[in-house]
Amino acid sequence: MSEATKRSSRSTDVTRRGFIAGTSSILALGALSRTAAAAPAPAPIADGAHVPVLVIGTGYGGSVAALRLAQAGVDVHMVEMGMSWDTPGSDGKIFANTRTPDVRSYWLRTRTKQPLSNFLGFPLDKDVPRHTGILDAEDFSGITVYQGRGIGGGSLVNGGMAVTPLRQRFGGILPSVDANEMYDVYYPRANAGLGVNHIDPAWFDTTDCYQYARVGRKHAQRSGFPFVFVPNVYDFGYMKQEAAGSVPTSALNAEVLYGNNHGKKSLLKTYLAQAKATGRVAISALHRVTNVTPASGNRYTVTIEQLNTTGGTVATKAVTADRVFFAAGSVGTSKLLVKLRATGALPNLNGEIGKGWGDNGNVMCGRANHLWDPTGTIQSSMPTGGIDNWDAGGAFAEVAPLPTGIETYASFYLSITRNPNRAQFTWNAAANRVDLNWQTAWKQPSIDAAKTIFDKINSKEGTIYRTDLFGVYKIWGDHLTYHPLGGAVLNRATDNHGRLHGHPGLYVIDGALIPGNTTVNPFVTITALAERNIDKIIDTDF
Ligand code: FAE
Repeated sequence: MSEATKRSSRSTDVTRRGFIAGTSSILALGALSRTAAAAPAPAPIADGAHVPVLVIGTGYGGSVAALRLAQAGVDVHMVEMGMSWDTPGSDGKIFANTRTPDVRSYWLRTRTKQPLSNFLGFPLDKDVPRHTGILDAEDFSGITVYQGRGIGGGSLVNGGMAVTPLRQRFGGILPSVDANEMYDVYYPRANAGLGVNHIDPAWFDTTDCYQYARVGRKHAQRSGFPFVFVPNVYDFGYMKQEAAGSVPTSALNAEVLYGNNHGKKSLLKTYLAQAKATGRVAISALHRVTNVTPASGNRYTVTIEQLNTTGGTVATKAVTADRVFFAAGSVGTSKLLVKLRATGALPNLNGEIGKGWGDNGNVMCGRANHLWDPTGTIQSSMPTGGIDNWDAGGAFAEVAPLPTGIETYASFYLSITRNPNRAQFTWNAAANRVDLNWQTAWKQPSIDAAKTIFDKINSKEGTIYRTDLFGVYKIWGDHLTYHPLGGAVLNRATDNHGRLHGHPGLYVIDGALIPGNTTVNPFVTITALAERNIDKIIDTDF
């Protein structure tokens, strides 16, 4: 039995757990905490502290690393720039509704930047108070990158689509990784750890909340495209109860982009709950890492800014760590490493740092259906199906909801496409920031790929593209991505298990490792790769 297989028995034990009652978070949520008495939080990491392992970020990669290290007997401190999201706001709910963004919704913006900016000619964005909200719409010159902020990272805001890529496509995704090991051990381990579940097809066929997806299926199949069901981490058993009216609604109440109050098995309910239960993992929320540099004794000094809820720095701390895991997400990890290499804090990092960044080929569009093809007034915010035209046209299109609460006669899609363009992060010393050289025109291959599906469907159905969702007379949502990948690519910027070259004890363990595309939604692959890498790292480095 391989070492990997032996480990699978101890590691697939992440069970469904309740919400962490009072995460080890730190600062009160300011205005949000008025209506609920927060449980006393453990103290945040102290200035001058020493920790065996420091993990930067609490998304998928960071949560896997923290859990597995803790299970192996290692104490871990996780540092998260976002909030802890454990305290209800004045409406009694922790998370805001997608239809009514508010102070909780955006990371340090004074105006919302909704992915769908317009509807029927009207702009949707509005002013909001500047706050350390849950969704970051991070602008680079040619693209806006959406990311989750808070304990749980992207798992707080995403659509929960938990897709394992087809095995025959894996060689093109991570060519240096043994596919047998991934599909025999690490993808199953990740799916179990994430609590992935499947929709009951009979319920799908009858429930009002997936009428939009059935219309999407019908149109796909009439044009000869395969429609595939997609697993999710939203608890479909809970969703059924929502539809039956027996529990508070969440997916059926348009909750997704700004968090789900019920039903979604975010990392708070899976990996992070397990990690916390070990007693070896502490988390400091509203703490942002700004520097990592070698210290004496084979340690690293990590500089951390403690933030308030308007983004101001209230304290700057220096801690030491024997080992540091970069798990700040593709953009967060890449920005840190590019800066640290350029400024001489980590001078031995190699020239691959910052390279190989891709958008997973994301492009959005809507289609206007006929009046006899309504998509429904109640739409589950959790997508559960996709159109697979990857081999023929380079596109996998998720049939996405448009949960406006009114009949829109629109079908909406987020396509993941084969886009060969890769961008690079670079240090801009004059502006004291990291730039990304992605250009909007680089989305053209994605548009072309998506058109292989939707031109055909429109022609078959006698329908047209919507032009009112992303501006005025604009068909394609080509200005954004939900799926940033790369920037510290496996086996290039790191060795084949995420160890950064040139600085022993530093690791990358998040989406930055994946060279730009996963052919499907990425978080299962990010989780499975993290499981694979941490297995090896625990075996050989600890
Ligand atoms: P991530 O989850 O982004 O975690 C990184 C964490 O590090 C964040 O919590 C940051 O706040 C934190 N951080 C960053 N910089 C610092 C710093 N300097 N100091 C301290 N903390 C820091 O990384 N994927 C799917 O597979 N299925 C979906 O249905 C899906 N839907 C999505 C919908 C939306 C709206 C969005 C935004 C994303 C979606 N994704 C989806 C993408 C998915 O959430 C994303 O690939 C993963 O969250 C990336 O995981 P990482 O561990 O790389």
